[in-house]
Amino acid sequence: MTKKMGLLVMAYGTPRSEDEIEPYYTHIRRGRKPSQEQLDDLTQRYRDIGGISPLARITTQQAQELKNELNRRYKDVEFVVYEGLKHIDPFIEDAVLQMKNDGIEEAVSIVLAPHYSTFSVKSYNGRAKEESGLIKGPSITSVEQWYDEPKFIRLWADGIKNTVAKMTEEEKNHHCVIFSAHSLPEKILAGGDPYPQQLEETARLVAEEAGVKNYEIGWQSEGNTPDPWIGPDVQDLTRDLHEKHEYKAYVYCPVGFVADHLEVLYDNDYECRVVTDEVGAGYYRPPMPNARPEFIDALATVVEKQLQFKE
Ligand code: FEC
Repeated sequence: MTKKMGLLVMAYGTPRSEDEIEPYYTHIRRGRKPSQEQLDDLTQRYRDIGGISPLARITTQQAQELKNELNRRYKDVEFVVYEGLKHIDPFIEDAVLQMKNDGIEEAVSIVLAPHYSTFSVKSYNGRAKEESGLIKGPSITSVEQWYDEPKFIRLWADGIKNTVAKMTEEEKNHHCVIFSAHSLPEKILAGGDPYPQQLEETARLVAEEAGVKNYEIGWQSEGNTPDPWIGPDVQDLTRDLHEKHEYKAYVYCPVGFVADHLEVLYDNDYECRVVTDEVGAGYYRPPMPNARPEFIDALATVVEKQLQFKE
């Protein structure tokens, strides 16, 4: 008999229409409403990438494809997928409740973000387990991080190699790869958060596999708060690198994200390109993982390893 297992796929979430921007932004700000100016600014950024973000569609596609792939791999388990979002419905808690209502007793969870941080992965998994404890829901085993999964590393390394192949000879000989993740407030470092080391390790592994000569680590998309955020910011970094080395091209690899969304389509493809245009260098960004089969294969392998480890 096949056993049913919940597959809880957690992701950031995005507004599905302009009307949802304000409640979404308020949730990100832990209940504090944004000012009209902040709201207008965010609305404009969504308009600049085409109105709304493709993230909702991509997250659903990733979750469905992952379920299909796991069901292909396991003969004695039937995975049933639940999407749980951090900042918009269906929230993580809604997904856990739905699992319980559907009679799911055991589940595995994965966050669609590779690097562990107290601000991100810990809070997603913590919310899922807290809700499950409260409602006596399914027992959940959680993937905590997958920043060094070899199939994930290969995907970015192949992306860089294909990108470099498209460069002019001059750019091929003198370019720099910038690996980045979402910045977080510097205060996380005091608690020994592994987030920066994990990003460094992803960068090192990808650079090694792709044969990258020059690479740097940068941080992006920092929030609009008075706290100091982890740096260097990718735009400042690009200007500094230009001053020191006059690279002919920059390859941006936002490896802390897994989909085309605002933070990539705006913060990399628009904001970083403003800087590369300013310094007269080429702008390149390999494609995001999205729901490509190589990425789904990587995620399924990560879940499989988690389930083996549990046995
Ligand atoms: O809609 C979209 O296409 C983009 C969705 C989106 C993703 C994303 C990923 C991460 N964030 C992380 C941390 C923070 C912290 C703050 C913060 C603020 C925002 C705002 C928007 C936003 N984030 Fe986000 N983030 C996405 C969207 N994020 C919109 C608010 C406006 C702005 O500042 O741009 C600051 C909160 C505060 O004000 O106190 C902190 C982290 C990730 C990557 C890991 C993950 O996906 O969970 C970390 C996607």
